[in-house]
Amino acid sequence: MSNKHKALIVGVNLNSRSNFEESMEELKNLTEACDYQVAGRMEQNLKSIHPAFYMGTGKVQELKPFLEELEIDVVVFNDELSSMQLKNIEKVLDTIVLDRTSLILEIFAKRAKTKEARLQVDVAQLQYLLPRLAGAYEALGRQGGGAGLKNRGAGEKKIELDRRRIEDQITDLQKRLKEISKKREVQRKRRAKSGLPMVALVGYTNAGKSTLMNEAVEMYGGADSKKVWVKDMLFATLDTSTRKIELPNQKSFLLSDTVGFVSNLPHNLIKAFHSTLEEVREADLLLHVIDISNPDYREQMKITEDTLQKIGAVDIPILDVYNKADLTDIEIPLMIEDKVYISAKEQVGMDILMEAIERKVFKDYKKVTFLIPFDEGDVVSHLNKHATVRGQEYKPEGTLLEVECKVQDCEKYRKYIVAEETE
Ligand SMILES: Nc1nc2c(ncn2[C@@H]2O[C@H](COP(=O)(O)OP(=O)(O)OP(=O)(O)O)[C@@H](O)[C@H]2O)c(=O)[nH]1
Ligand SMILES: [Mg+2]
Repeated sequence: MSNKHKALIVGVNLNSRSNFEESMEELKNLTEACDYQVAGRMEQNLKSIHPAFYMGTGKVQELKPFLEELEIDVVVFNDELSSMQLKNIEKVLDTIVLDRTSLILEIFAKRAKTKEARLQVDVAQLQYLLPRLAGAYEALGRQGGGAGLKNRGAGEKKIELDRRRIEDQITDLQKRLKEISKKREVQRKRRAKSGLPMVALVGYTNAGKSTLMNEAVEMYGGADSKKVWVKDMLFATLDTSTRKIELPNQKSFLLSDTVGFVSNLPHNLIKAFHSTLEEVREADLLLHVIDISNPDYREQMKITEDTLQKIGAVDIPILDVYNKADLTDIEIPLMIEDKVYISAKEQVGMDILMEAIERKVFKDYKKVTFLIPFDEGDVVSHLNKHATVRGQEYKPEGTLLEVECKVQDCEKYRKYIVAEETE
């Protein structure tokens, strides 16, 4: 017997939208991720959302007997509810009402481990609460059974006070976040300076991004092999970690793992996670990790693509990585055009993935030969670090270096070039 709280999930199918089924399935997963047992599901086809009750008033009334019969503790709605809708529905149902946004916020709050993630979730939660304060108090008043109308004036004053307190709190949290993001900025600048290409993992939550990161680190990580956390749960990762990956031919790049996406990620949450997602926006290449074993994977791909737009990660080359292929009939490893089919968990196809990354990321690399005077030791060590050295010889005039290096470096040290590949 499970002693989890029971939830009823409710959705409005607006103009029979094509992805309604998937969104309800996702809501079910989110509800379970929040540790509720989904005991029932209710839906209504509508042409427009009811401004006061989200769904038809009659339909909300119809929910009531269900709640008793199924011993429901919480009702979860598939969209974000307005303050008024929330208030009205709570009044009718007399139970805890969550909407999609507060549900996602609650999961994030449960998962947040780092200080930055916690602050970000706090900000998003307070911002969600702010316009809904009045409703929250009325609900409390009802449960308390009766301070009621006669205290209304006092109540409103209290709401106003609390509103200001919450606003101050948000400002304060944002200030602290800014401090942290400054530090992050410094680290990022240092990385950018290193000249190593930056590759970021993106994708729907639970697609296997962190698993892929760990396998890549294990196989190609060199010294920096600290693992990230993997778990079969939605939003296991809420922060960003970056590791250096060294390919067998000595080329290196930085790989970042970050928070996964889900449909309709709350706007406030996206804003709050702005700095965490900086690595994605600044990447040279995105690896879009897709759980090909999930029947809804196409919908999930679209969600990731939409979210990338929303966070401003545009015009970055993308490599589609179809993961968990071990759970399908697809024979792996397989590579078709820009698509790679792998199993991160079983370590199948990691090599072709690395080759694909290499082709994409190092395509603006050039084969050149430098002759570098002995008093320019810094240049030699820079190239040793950031270029693939094919040959090194000492001549009377200096060091002869045959390398594949970034076009950028090529220009920077052009005066030392003695031979250059032409296209
Ligand atoms: N069968 C199979 N399972 C996998 C594979 N890759 C990852 N998994 C499993 O999928 C689950 C989720 O993996 P994670 O790596 O945590 O997924 P994620 O994309 O980082 O998820 P979030 O951080 O929540 O966004 C774990 O139970 C993994 O063991 C794979 O190639 N095959
Ligand atoms: Mg993860």
